[in-house]
Amino acid sequence: MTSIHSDATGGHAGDIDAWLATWNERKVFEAHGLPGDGTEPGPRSNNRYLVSMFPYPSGDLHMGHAEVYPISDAAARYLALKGHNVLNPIGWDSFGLPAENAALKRGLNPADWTYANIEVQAEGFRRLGMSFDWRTRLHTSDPDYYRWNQWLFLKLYEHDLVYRSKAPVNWCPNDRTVLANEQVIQGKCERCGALVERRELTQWFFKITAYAQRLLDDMDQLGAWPHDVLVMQRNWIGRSTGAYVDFAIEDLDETVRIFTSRPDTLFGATFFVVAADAALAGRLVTDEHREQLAQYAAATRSATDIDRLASNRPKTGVFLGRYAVNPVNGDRLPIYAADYVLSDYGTGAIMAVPAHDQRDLDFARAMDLPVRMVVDTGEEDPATSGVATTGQGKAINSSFLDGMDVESAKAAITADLQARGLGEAATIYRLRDWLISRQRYWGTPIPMIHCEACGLVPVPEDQLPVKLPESGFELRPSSGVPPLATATEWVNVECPTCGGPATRDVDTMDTFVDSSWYFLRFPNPDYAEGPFDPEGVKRWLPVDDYIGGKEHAILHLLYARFVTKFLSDIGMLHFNEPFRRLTNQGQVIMNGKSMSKSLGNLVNLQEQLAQYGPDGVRVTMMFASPPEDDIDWADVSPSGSVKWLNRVNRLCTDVGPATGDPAPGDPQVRRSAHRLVHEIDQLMERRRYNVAISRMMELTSLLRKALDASSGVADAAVHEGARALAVVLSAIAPFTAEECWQRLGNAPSVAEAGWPKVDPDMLIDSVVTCVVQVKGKVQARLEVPAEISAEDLEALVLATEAVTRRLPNGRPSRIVIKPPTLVNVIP
Ligand code: ANZ
Ligand code: ZN
Repeated sequence: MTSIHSDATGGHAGDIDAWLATWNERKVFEAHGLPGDGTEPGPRSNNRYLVSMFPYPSGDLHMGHAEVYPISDAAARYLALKGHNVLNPIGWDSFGLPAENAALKRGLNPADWTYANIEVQAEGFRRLGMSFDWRTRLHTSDPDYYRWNQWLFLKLYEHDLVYRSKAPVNWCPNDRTVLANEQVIQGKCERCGALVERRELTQWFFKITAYAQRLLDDMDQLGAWPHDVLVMQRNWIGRSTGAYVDFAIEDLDETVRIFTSRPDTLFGATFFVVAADAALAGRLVTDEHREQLAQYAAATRSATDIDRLASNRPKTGVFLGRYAVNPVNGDRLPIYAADYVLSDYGTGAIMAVPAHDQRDLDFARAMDLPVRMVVDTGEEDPATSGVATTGQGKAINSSFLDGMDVESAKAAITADLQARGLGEAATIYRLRDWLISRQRYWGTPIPMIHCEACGLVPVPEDQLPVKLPESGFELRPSSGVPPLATATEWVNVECPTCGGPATRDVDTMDTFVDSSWYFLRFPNPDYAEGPFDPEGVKRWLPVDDYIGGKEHAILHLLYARFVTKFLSDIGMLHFNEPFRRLTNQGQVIMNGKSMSKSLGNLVNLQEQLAQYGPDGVRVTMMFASPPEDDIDWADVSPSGSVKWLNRVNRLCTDVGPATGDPAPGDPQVRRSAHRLVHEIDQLMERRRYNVAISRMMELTSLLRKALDASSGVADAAVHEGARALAVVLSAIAPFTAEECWQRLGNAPSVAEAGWPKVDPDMLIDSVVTCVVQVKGKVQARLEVPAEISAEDLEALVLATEAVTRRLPNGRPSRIVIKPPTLVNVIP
């Protein structure tokens, strides 16, 4: 545990412990109207629910935490100051592999490691001044939480959205264990360095593909999300329209269906390719080529999809000794197995049209296969240029399609195939079903039982949670089975249906299941009647603002959207998109690179906090850039931030409590202060915290100058300005702001003070009429701002037509300026 001494802050933040105690006593950050808390909820429209992606308890807080949480905290504090009833929750995403690895490394229990880290982080958050409502606290590794993961699994199962199927996993032959992707480093086991194999294991899937189209369509509701995140989601879902076409296979009683996005190019197919690692290749290959296929398929299985699809990868493949027959012209197309066709996209088989598809063209050139152009795009012949033509144009060499444009040809050929029973229009998605099973210990047990007599039997709901065994198992079994398989006592159960001997499923769930719905539970984390309290959900959901890193732009957000839609479909939610607005923050980097142990450029948050205090670190983070940009810690100046905070603190000390009846002060100071506060308001609303902070700095200087000008005696304008400064500061530097607020003679807490009232009159530009004379004769009247400078006024006058046409030399010989009302020009 780190301790942050108040003197480490240079005194600007005062005694942190005392402020924490005050907030606690006054329940400053407790939302009103959480179910069962006895407070009045107030109007629903005034509630704001702001969620920052919950942390993984990997250890103490690090620099990344010190960026994202102050951002969400500023947003929450700002909304509260503006009078909203804000719910700002906190919980922990506390299942997952690192706990298991740490346990293996240090001989600890994963639960002990996890819960100890949670306490350290919780204390770290308090000392950073986070305005969390701690009553919302939840941990996904608590049985009271994960029983609802199991409930969700069973509901999805009931609705036919769960199934088991074989899927490849990473397998370390030396450790005889399944590895997560992040444990495979350049194809080798992270622990022992052995070459990792791909193995087929039976796995559990959630059928997210059933929601593919709705996940696309409902993006219409996500106008307040960053555009690039929507693009990433759209690409990940990867909708593709085209046609299925059935090809007969010569000498075999089998037709093979392909998917194409370009059915209009059917007459240009010159060969046929199937995925080398799929069963289909084995059925099509002739005996003569079988051995060659086996070798090639083994090599294919060890390559990743990304490598396989890379366009610059040299094309390889093997001929299967067999031919497919093109249904429209009877052409015999030689069939190859190749790794550039994936087994799990479309049908795992393609017609190859080398003239109009680059990968097919590369393959044709490698294998010396013919290239036939069927769309005239006006570009060079691909056969000679080596570049496939993919643009618009008229069909050629295509019988009845000749002369049609691409879209008409697609429609015509699809209708023709459909009429003859040889194909049909098709829409497919790149999105795969969600593989949720892990052969790991520290996760939610899958609530299924395997009975020899009854088959798969769901655990009855009233027997949830299926708790993880705490002992009696091996964390890393040498036999190669998942850890839970060694928990003999736990595994062997009576079948809930027939009472016969049965066994529990020994997999656990992906932690993305845990995080797919946690935001629904925060308003009442102890609710026992269901996964979430319908009352709480009605009052707070959907989330008004979701804040977190872009690394979750795809999977986590898709899973949360999917689960929300499902829960809405079964009548449990009144909305089908969980997050109204999404804010992504950048990363904290060091010297241009991501911080990492191996690069030796890790910045230790605790050291920074000890040196600059929580407010110093918070302000530095927020002043460095807008939230979405990366922050290079090498380029920032925490000592500059601390200096400013000290200046604010000194200012408020010098201003002191308002006593008696102070002089009104300079109207211009009052006017500027109101304008700055108004601008800060708009900047905070738009999350431009860095600019808001520079306006706060301007306000500090303005007030200091005014105070010095009145020999250190604060007038009403300075008092008002200083109060406003303390309040707006509280959103980003809460401890310093409390200190300042107190010095100004106010009772805590500044967080309850409300946003400063801005006088609308102060925002109106006052305008006066300026009389312009040439040789003493009035030639023009100009409307100018009251505070216009002599230079600006001169420039304005010399650009006025009524003046310039009376100046033969283009310039006056003399000009007398009395801003803002009079100018006399002598030609
Ligand atoms: C013939 C053709 C001609 C194609 C042409 C494209 C252009 P998108 O749009 O990304 O969905 N394809 C189909 N299944 C595949 C698989 N399992 N592995 C690799 N490639 C596959 O891509 C659809 C196109 O990708 C399909 O249309 C098919 O090639 C290829 F001028 O068919 B096309
Ligand atoms: Zn049974």
